[in-house]
Amino acid sequence: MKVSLNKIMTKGKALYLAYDQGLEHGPESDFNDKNVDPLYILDIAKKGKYNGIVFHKGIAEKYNKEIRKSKVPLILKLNGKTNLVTGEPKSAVISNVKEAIKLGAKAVGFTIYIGSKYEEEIIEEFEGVQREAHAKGLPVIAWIYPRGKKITNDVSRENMVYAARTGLEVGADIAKVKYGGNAEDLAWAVKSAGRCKIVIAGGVKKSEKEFLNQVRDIMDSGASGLAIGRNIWQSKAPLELTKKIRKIV
Ligand code: FBP
Repeated sequence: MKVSLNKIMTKGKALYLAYDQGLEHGPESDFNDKNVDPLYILDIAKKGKYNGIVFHKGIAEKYNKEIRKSKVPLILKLNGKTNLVTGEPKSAVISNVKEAIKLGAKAVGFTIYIGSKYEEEIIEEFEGVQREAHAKGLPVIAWIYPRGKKITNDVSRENMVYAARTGLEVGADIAKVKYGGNAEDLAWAVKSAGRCKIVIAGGVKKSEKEFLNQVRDIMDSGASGLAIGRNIWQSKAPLELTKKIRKIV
């Protein structure tokens, strides 16, 4: 079944604000006094006219009234993990499609670690999520990150392209992959993903100039947009930066 991406894209392009780092990285490494507050992030998403905001279940529940009022499309991330565990990665499932719909989500997100010892289980879990989401007309965004003992460079050409193609093969509508910095490699990844759209993660905070140059390369490579967090909400001027990024996208 083909689901509509109209609620989370504008003319085939998208800018998403990611805020799952509280669980994925922990507050100490990523947050300050301001951006520790989900309402500060929601305000950026609203004023910056983001195509979606990514929250885990707890924030989506506890701030639901404000999320709905903001009209920013909620992308509920259904699994997650802390960075306290070392070794082969696997995210715990913390919510499901039914809950996502109840919370007003316009799409669901799910992390797949290809190359992990647990890859088989992860892809099988994804299968259930994808099937149920599509039955309900909900788009699925897969965070696809090559990880595990065998992966020495998660953003090598080979791994980035493999992540992108995995998105198409497993039935994601959008695959979020990391960009290694080579535009030609990314163009090949976008091509490999076929009708599965590619959005790029932001990574650690960079200078504005460096980040905007990267955004230009990303969009020139044919990607559909970005799903970024730290580079925006760690910025001193998130809305001005958003405007510049939006113009490129
Ligand atoms: P950033 O733009 O802050 O890098 O966020 C993108 C993202 O995919 C988040 O959604 C996620 O929490 C994080 O990166 C995971 O990154 P990693 O697994 O490398 O720590």
